[in-house]
Amino acid sequence: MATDESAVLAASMISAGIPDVETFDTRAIQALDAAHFLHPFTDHAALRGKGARVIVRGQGVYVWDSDGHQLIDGMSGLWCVNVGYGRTTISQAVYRQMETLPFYNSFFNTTNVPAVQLAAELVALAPPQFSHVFFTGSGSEANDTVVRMVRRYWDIRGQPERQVIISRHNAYHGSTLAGVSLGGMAGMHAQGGLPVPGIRHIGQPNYAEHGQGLDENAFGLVAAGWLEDEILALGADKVAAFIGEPVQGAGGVIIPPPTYWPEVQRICDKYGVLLVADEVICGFGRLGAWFGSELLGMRPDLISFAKGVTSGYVPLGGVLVGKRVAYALVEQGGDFNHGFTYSGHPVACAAALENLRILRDERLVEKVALETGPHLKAAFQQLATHPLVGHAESCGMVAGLNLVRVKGATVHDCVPFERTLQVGMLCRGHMFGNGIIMRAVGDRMIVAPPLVMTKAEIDEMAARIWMCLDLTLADAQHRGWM
Ligand code: PXG
Repeated sequence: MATDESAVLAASMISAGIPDVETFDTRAIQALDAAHFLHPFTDHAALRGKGARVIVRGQGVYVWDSDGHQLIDGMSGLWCVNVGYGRTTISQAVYRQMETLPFYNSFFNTTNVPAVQLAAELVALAPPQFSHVFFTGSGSEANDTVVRMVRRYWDIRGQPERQVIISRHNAYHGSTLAGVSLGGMAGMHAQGGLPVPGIRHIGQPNYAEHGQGLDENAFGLVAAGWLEDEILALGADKVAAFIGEPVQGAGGVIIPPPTYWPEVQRICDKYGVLLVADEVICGFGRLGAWFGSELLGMRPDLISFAKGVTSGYVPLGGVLVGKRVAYALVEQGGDFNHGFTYSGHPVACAAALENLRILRDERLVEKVALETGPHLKAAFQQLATHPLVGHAESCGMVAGLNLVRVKGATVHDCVPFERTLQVGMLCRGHMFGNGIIMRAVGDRMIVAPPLVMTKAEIDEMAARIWMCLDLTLADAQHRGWM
């Protein structure tokens, strides 16, 4: 489309105000989108043929597209809309803050009231070893901050040679240079000569993939042992920190065996290595605790967070800093030459304060632990009986199931589909077509619904998933894949 044409179309859409769901011109928006909008992680040539799905409205656990279709948002936007859509009190808090002070920086000995209040509130919610917060604009920036902070910590402590940060294959820690490098996604490393030096990766505690011949708890100890092997190979005096998501999210909802994190903690303590929990997904109630690390037996020195801190209403991230790192930075280190224009953005912090109030007053974290999380688990156990499903796992309000060609008695007896068939994408298509948003990570289908999802809504979601599994099974059989 010519630029003039786009401008006229854009202007007419704007002058019409925010239209009703029915009045969107989907094709026109898709054409403008294809002409100008570079999306994250997208094959644009392929997208242009199909046209992007246009999401226009959200309420509770539902979103609507520009053709008026209602979808259950099984992914909370992107693992973040924890309190659900349409929370007027968050919009009001944001509006009030914008009217009062839309922005001021927190450099040059300056602060603002919502950022101070939020820092104090986050420290009060966090495990007792935490005393400070560094604010960023996203989870990726939070993990960049982690890299700079742990290296700075060891400088201050007189051990500047402790530079290496150990992470895990298939981890996701963001898309900035440090985030991608910490992450363990081969496809991301292949673009742009990454990872940056000083970052190493070990295996992930994925029982289904690597635990053949072991029971789960024995495998957890083996997988934690890979960390000790790597520390010894590098020399403990070279290792600054180990970083991990309590439960791996984008990697496919990989829930580690119960023995894994306590053993990792023991190893970090033994060699004086800092432990960093990336709680960008797991934080703020997702697993049924304020922080997933508390639940899984980690005692981290740093916690990176984002997403659920504002339920995604406004971008905000940060790093919670434990006392031993905070003491070095605050009492011994002088200037830490690091920061972002939007560190402690007053509007984002106001949104977070209201979001935390909702989580607390509606007891959403307790509900996930005691009511909705167990209900989701039962629903996924039921889905695991479907002939197309090999196994299913859940923790709080995240869950995943594996599509398999042949079901087996245990996770290790299932026969997967050929990877190139992309059965997960086929299944995801049926899900979207039938009013449910799920993520496909290879052949693993995952959900992370809003924490406000009721038991009845979980049942509705599970029923739609079952129906789409039936459709996928019939489709796969029709294509001769099984
Ligand atoms: N850490 C973790 C654990 C994440 O899940 C980030 C850091 C980066 O956060 P920002 O705010 O910079 O995006 C994330 C983000 C997916 C998917 O495909 C997951 C994320 C982002 C994009 C896609 O599931 N998580």
